Amino acid sequence: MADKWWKDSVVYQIYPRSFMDSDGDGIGDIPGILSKLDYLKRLGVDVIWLCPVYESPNDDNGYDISDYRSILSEFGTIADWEELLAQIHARGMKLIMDLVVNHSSDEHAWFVESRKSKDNPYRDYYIWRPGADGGEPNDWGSFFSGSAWQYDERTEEYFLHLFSKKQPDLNWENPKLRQDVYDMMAWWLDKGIDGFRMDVINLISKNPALPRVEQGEGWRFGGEHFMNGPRVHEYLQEMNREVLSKYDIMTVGETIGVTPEDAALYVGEERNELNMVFHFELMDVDSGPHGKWDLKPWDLRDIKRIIAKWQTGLEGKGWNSLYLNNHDQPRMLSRFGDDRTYRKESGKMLATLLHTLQGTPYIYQGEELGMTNVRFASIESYKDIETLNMFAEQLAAGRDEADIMNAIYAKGRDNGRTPMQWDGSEHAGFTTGTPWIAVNPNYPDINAEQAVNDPDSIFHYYRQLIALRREHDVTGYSGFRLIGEEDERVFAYVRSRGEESLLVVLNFFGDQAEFRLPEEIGFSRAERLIGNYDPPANLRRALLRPYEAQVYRLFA
Ligand code: ISL
Repeated sequence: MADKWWKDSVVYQIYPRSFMDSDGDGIGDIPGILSKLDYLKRLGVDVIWLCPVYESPNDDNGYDISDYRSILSEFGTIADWEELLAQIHARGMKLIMDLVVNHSSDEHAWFVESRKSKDNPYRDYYIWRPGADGGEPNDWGSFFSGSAWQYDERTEEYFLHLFSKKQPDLNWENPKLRQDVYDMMAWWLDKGIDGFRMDVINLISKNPALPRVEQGEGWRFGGEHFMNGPRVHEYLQEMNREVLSKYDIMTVGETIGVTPEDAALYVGEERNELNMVFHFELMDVDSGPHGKWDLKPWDLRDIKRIIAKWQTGLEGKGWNSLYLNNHDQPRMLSRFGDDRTYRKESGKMLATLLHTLQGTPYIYQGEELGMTNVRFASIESYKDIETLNMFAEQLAAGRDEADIMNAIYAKGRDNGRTPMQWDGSEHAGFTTGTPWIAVNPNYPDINAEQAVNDPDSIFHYYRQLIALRREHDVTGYSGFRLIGEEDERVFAYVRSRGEESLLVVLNFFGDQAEFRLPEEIGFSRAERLIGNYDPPANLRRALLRPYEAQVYRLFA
């Protein structure tokens, strides 16, 4: 497969609202990010992905954009942003921006026009339908609870919103809308950015018939009618031709409900669409039949199967993106590791997994410190629209409040949105004012100052992993073979490059676990590359310690 800079890169995701506040208003901002660039350089990341910083009424923290070409004043000015880009480039790093074009804000000028009249030139920038049988046009439910349709009195029609009612879906069937989006993308690329992360990009093409999901009561997830829709590849190839292909950039699409087969159509190197996608299969591993709030314990064998499926499914076809958390997900350490007794060990073990697979690793802010989930005593402390809507809906439906709170503790998006913990001072050094969302009370123990000063910290382990990818060309290995597929405690695999292979052994639990290297994996010499304990005496037969991770290079 082709050699590209983004394959050798490690990406760091910044959620600006929660990263660093420079002016004491309690909200992170661009000058705050500027003040921390040396920290990121020290960590060793190559690319920064900046979540939305555009003008927005903040119904969904910036994922509802009212002006794609301006910066939200809470975050700074366009001059601040230009300085950020220059300073990132001056340090040899790159910047990718979030592109949110499945929907805009209802306060965007296009929608303000669109809702005025049925013959307004912007009417067809959005998806309007008359009601059916005195109600909504169909039974689709929104990701953020309730119907995906909102009635608008002015023209007596409904508009579609897969997310909040302040996030109307854009109508990609309209070539004028598409051209406006491409012009806007080129406007940012001409400023010198290095690519885009594309929000829910596989939802942009809806089945134009907008069929009902099924007869009956209630709102349904109509995914089959808008995920990987009929024209999505046509649109992305057009976008690639008109815009992306003209720049040396990277693109990663957030794609809900894709299999490796679907993904190959988005990232296949001959297809001229995107470079990578974020899939959700791993993020659904602990969801029951009723979705993410229906908690189910994960099983390591499922995690192994999903990772193996993606590693082999895209082999020779396309590049993976590797992540275990982001601004929409709980903290990986609380979810897949141990956020108390073995915080350091399990944080390093999970990092080892992410940095030794085929693909580009994405680090979410605070992951490198081992930040954890939060448990606020009451719903009043939560800010996220998805969480608040779900809470109200499920309470009204009669679910026990304590049970709902437990679901929020496990899965709520605010787990990943509490402020970055910089030091042990008040509000973790994030702000001198009152933070927009409370800081996790564990900041006196878990913070960047502590981690940077502790040579054995998760932070320094990430630095070593990033350096290792470069020195040992970890991206140059291919293939993926599980060892002990049915082992419920240990995740082990080999990848190869010519006569040598990379062996990764991970104990996923806090108890000792036996590991045996199968006889057929022969080696004349083993070089230990990295690990979170001293290497075991005998690699053929080892008793792994709690959350032990070891990586070897084996020579045939
Ligand atoms: O994980 C999810 C499914 O319940 C949602 O939290 C999330 O909305 C979904 O992953 C899509 O995410 C993206 O689009 C949303 C925005 O709220 C998320 O922050 C964004 O990452 C709408 O723009």
